[in-house]
Amino acid sequence: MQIKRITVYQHNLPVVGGTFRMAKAEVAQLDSTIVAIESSCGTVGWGETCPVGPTYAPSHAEGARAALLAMAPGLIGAELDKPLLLHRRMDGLLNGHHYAKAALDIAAHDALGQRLGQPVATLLGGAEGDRIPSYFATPVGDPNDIARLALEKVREGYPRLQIKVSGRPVEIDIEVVRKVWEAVGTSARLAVDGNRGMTTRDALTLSNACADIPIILEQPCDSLAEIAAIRPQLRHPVFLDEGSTDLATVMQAAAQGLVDGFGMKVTRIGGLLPMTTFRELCAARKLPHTVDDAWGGDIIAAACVHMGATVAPKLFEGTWLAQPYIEGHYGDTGVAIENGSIALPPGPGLGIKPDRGVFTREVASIS
Ligand code: 0XW
Ligand code: MG
Repeated sequence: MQIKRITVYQHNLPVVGGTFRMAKAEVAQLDSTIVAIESSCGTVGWGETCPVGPTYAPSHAEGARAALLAMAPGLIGAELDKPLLLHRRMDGLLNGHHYAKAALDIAAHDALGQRLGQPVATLLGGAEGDRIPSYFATPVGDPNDIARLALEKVREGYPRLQIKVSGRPVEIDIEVVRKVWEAVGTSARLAVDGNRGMTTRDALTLSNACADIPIILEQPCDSLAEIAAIRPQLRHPVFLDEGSTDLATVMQAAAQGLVDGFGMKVTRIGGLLPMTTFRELCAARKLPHTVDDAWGGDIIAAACVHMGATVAPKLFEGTWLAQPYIEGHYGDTGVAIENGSIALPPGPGLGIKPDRGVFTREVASIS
């Protein structure tokens, strides 16, 4: 099953209802990159990578496409159904750029699943069930509005909420956390995500002011060093998200006890193959984590749901999807959240069948 052709598409995902605000970014439209890999036997595997704007992470939409085009000629003839060997070949062609390699990794797993007649979750070790929990992320906003939204989402069935903070005076963030807690209480787990935007002083201030509220603090400050510096004084567990850039960093953070869990993104770590290693490293230290991505459409969503389904339920913090914020699907079989949980797409591979007609901006087709 050799790679015959790699086609790269650019695809816009406008945010429904305007913009989504985080500590260091406000996004109105996401620039996604889709790959279709055709094999010698006619199977087509689909992959996707979609940074959430240029300031969330050191990943860039046009950078992803440049990296894919740089690797593609050297991948023609490679075995599509051997993801490990594909990673080694990609690493021999380009250093780093995990978020671009992830698109090819996802496509390879899709193709392998189709070839074996098995869902991707089975290739990753096996699904615990046919639905997984999701969580809802609020934007940075007015305390009363966010508390109202939080209650609405708990009533919809979300078992977990992520409250975005930072990028403004910490006093407003403290008010948000308090009002959300007053509105939802223990009916949902609460994560408070600073998206790298807080100073160590503000993170300590918020944690002290909310010491009576059972939250976890997700990536409050920019670097692991900053988080490590304040960790002994924090009153809450800490999850690393943007800072968990690769398996070596995850290993270090877990081994040194610097964090209590992770917000993990499939594309940041390089795709589904490195995600299985990440999952097992977390299992070895009993560290809970999410399985999601910065943004993206049905292909990313399906990859996250298959991976999420393989995580031990007691360590699984759920899968965030961009789906409530974007319109439409890539084909008849999309991935959607219903009452706070997501059904595993049925059938072999990713279980979705993207309609090529949806992707109108072909960037290049290499054969
Ligand atoms: C909530 N997310 C999963 C989606 C946004 O793009 C950011 C991200 C996070 O946790 O930082
Ligand atoms: Mg986060």
